[in-house]
Amino acid sequence: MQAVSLDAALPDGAPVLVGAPPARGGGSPGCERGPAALREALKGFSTYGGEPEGDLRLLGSVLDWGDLELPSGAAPQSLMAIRDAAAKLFSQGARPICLGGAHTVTQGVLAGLAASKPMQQVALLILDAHLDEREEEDSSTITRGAPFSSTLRSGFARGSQTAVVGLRPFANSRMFTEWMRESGVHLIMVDDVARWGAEHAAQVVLERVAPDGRPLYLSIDLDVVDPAYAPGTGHACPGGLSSREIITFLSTLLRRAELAGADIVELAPPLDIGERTSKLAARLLLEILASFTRG
Ligand SMILES: [Mn+2]
Repeated sequence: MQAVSLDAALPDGAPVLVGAPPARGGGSPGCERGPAALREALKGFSTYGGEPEGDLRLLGSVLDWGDLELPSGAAPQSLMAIRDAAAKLFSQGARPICLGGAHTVTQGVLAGLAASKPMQQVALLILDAHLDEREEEDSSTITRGAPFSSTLRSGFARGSQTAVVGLRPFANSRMFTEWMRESGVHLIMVDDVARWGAEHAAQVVLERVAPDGRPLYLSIDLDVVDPAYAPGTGHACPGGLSSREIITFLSTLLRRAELAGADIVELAPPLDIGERTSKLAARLLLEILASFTRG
């Protein structure tokens, strides 16, 4: 990976890694160590995906902006810092791949996209066991997660261009689920993915959120994966996708969709077992990076 500075000129459309570890006390316990663990796990992989166009060396080098220094305590200040960094990357034509950190980073990155490219139309695809808002929202505070509701409320992304995939039963409130459904958000339960198969599920989701081929913003909360495969996450929830299913889902999706940006969040290394979650997160990141080699 090649480190890039804040003011470097970036190749147009290049994916750029940016870590967003929350300051102590922000986000789920341990997730401040997520970006470092993911980068470390990346070193264990080769750059070659098994097909001529899936060779990461075609990217030249993977650009890494390093970690943002997020302020401690107040979540709104952290979000603003993420928004400003993302806006800077987007306005330089780069595509941020944000490593979390808490799931709130999605909200910051999307705010940065909206600020730098207000006319850009994107579809939102979130892989998550949760709708990330189990309690009634208090509008004066920013709760854990909640990137979609605030984004939907901002009017930047329409419900019909948004999907949440991998949702678990008994993990979300009825009120919020119904609100999301009424907003037109496509809610895909983990059982749907199991029934349809991961490949077909990816095709269905893409047809629903981006029938016009608009770029996709992809957010992966690692708790979408079953704790057997990904125990190192703050809100692990049984009955999730297998490693195989999420890789198949992603590779199918990314062969058909253009990415505007992405994030991989909620990696909590202290809860991990044998680095299996870090390694899976790195593997998913490689799948994302490989999609940029296919042009
Ligand atoms: Mn979650």
